[in-house]
Amino acid sequence: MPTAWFTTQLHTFEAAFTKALEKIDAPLRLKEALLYSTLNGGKRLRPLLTIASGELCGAKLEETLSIASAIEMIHAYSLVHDDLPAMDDDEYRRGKLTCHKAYDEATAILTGDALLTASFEFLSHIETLSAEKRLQLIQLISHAAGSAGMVGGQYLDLSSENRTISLHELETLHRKKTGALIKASILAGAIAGNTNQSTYDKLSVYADNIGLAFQIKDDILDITGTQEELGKKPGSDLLQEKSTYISLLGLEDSIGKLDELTNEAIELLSSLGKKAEPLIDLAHYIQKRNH
Ligand code: GRG
Repeated sequence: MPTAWFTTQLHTFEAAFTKALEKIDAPLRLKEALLYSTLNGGKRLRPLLTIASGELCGAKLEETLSIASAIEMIHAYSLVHDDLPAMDDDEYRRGKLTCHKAYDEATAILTGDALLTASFEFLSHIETLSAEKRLQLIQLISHAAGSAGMVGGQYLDLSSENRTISLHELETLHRKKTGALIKASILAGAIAGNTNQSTYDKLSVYADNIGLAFQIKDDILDITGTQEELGKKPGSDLLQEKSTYISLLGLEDSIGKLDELTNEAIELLSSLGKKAEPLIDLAHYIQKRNH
C-alpha cells in the first residue's frame, strides 16, 4: 500500500462519508463533536474492506459506499466511547485530543450514541437496495456491533484488566471486540452484491483471519510503535496490565501467528482472480502497517 486502488477508493469514500455525516440532524455543538470524531484521519480500514469485498461480489459502488459509511459511524462511536474515563481513559486519538477532552464527557457519550443510531437510520435508507437486503445488513451489522460482538468483547476486555487470561480467552475477546465488526464489513460487501456460497465461505474465513491478525498487529504496535506513528501513547496495554499476544506468546511467536493468519487469508482468495487483489493487498496492509 498505498496502491492506486487504495488511493482512489479512500478519496471516494471520504467524499461519500462526509456527505453522509453532514446529513445528520443534531444541535450545533453535538454535530461539531460528531464531525470532530469522524473526519479526523482514521485509516478507513473497514470501509476499504467493504468496498473491496463489494467489488469482488459485483455490488454497486454507490451502495457499498453507503454501507461503508454506516459501518465507519459505528467504528467511530466505539472509539469515542472507548476513550472515555470509565473505559480506557485516553487523552489522544489519531494525534488529536479525544472527544471528551476536546468537548466534555456528556458530549462524548452523546456523540457515540448519535453515531450508532445514525448508522442504522442511514442503512435503512439505502433505497436502491431491496428491503430484504437492507434488513439482512442491519441484522449482520447490529449483531456484530452488539453484546454478541464488539460490545461484548469490550466488556470482556475491561474485565480482563489486572489479571492474566488464557490465550483462548484472549482470542475470544479479540474476535468479538475487533474481529466481529471487521468481519461484518467484509460480509456486508458480499451481501450488497451477489455471490455464491463458496466465495461467501472463503470471505468469511478470510475475515476471521484478518480480524485476528489486525488485533495481533495492534498488540505488537503497542510495544514497538512510537507516539508519533500511533497518534496515541504506546504501552497502554502494559500500563493497564492487560494480557496481550506479546505477554502470552512473546514478540517472535506473535509475529509468527500474524504471518500465519495473513498467509492463510491470502491463500484462500488467490483462486478468485484479479478482483480479489484489493482484499489481498488489504491483508498485507494489516500485516505491515505501522499505525
Ligand atoms: C466502546 C462499545 C465499545 C467498544 C470499543 C473497538 C473498540 C471497542 C475499542 C478500540 C480499542 C482499541 C484501541 C482496540 C484495538 C484495535 C482497534 C479497534 C484499533 C482502532 O481501530 P483502527 O486502527 O482505528 O482501525 P482508525 O483510527 O484507523 O480508524
